[in-house]
Amino acid sequence: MGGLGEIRRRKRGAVARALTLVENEPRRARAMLREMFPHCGRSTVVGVTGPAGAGKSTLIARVAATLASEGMRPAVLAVDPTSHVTGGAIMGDRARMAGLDGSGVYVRSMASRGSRGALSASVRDCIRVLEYARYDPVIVESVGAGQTEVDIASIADITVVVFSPQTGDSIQAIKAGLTEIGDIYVVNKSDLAGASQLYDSVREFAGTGPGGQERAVVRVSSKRPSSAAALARQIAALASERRRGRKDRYAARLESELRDIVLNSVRDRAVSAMSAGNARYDRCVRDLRAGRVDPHGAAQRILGAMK
Ligand SMILES: Nc1nc2c(ncn2[C@@H]2O[C@H](COP(=O)(O)OP(=O)(O)OP(=O)(O)O)[C@@H](O)[C@H]2O)c(=O)[nH]1
Ligand SMILES: [Mg+2]
Repeated sequence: MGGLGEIRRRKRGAVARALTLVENEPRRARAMLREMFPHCGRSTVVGVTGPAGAGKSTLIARVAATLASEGMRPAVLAVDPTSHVTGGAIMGDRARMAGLDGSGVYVRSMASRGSRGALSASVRDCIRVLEYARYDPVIVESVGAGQTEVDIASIADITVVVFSPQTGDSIQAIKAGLTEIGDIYVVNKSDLAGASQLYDSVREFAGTGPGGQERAVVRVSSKRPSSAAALARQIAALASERRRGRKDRYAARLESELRDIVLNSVRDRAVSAMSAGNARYDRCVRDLRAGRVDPHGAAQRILGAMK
C-alpha cells in the first residue's frame, strides 16, 4: 500500500486516492480499512440532512470554515444525489465560493449510486479514511428524503436537520421521518418570507429528545454570516459535551454497521438467486406457474441453494 503514512499526514492526493478506492473498489479497499480500523472512532461525525436545496452545502461550508478558524480540522463528505448530472462538482464549487480553499478543510463529494446498503457502507468507510487522516469533525451531508437516503442518524454522533421556507417542508418532513432524528434543527434561509412560520412549526414538532432534553431550533441565513458561526459553535459545544458517551455510541454504531453488512450481503445474494436467467430460479417459477410446487416449497428450494 505505502500510502497509509501519507493519509495519516493528510496528504490530499493520498486521502483522495484512498476515498476513490473505497468508493469504486470496496473489496480491494478492505485490507487498507482493516489497518485503519484500530485508529478510528475518535472523531465526531456530524450528519447534516434535509430536503434538496435547503441550503445544506452553503451552510456546511461556512460552519466548516468557522470550525477550522477555531483550530479544528474538519472534513466534509457530501453524498450528492445529483452528482451524476453535474460530475460531482457541486460541493467543490460551493466550497470554493465560500472561500474554503486555503482553510485546510477537506471537501469530497461522493455519488449516491448503487443500492442504499452499498451507499451506507461506502459512506461509513469513507468516514473511516477521514478519521484515519485525523480530520475532526467529519461532516456528512446527505439529502434526507427519498429512496437513496442514507440513514444518517445511525452513522452520526450529532445530527443536524436543515429546513428552508422554500421547500415547503414541514408536512413532507414529518412523513420523511426527519422530525425524529435531529439534535439541532436549522431553519435556513431565514432571510426569506415564510421563515418565521416555518420556525414555529419546527419548534412544535422538535419538542424534546429521547433523553428529555430540549432540541435546539436555530435560525440561519447565508446573508448573516454570524448565524452560521453561531451554529458552528453550538455544534462544537455539543460535540465536546458528547465526548463522554462516545465509546458506547461508537460501539453501538459498529454493531449496527455489522448488522447492515450481514443483512445487505444476504439480501444481495437473495436478489442474485432470484434474478431472471438464473436457471434454478427460472425452473422454480415454471414449476410454480404449472402448479407443481406451492410458493413455500419454491422458496425453500431457492433458500436451500443460497447457503
Ligand atoms: N436566500 C437564501 N438563499 C440561500 C441561502 N443558503 C443557500 N441559499 C441558496 O439556495 C440554493 C441551494 O443551496 P445549496 O447549499 O446548494 O443547498 P443544498 O441543500 O446543499 O442542496 P442539495 O445538495 O442539492 O440538496 C443555492 O442557490 C444557494 O445560493 C440563504 O441563507 N438564503
Ligand atoms: Mg448540497
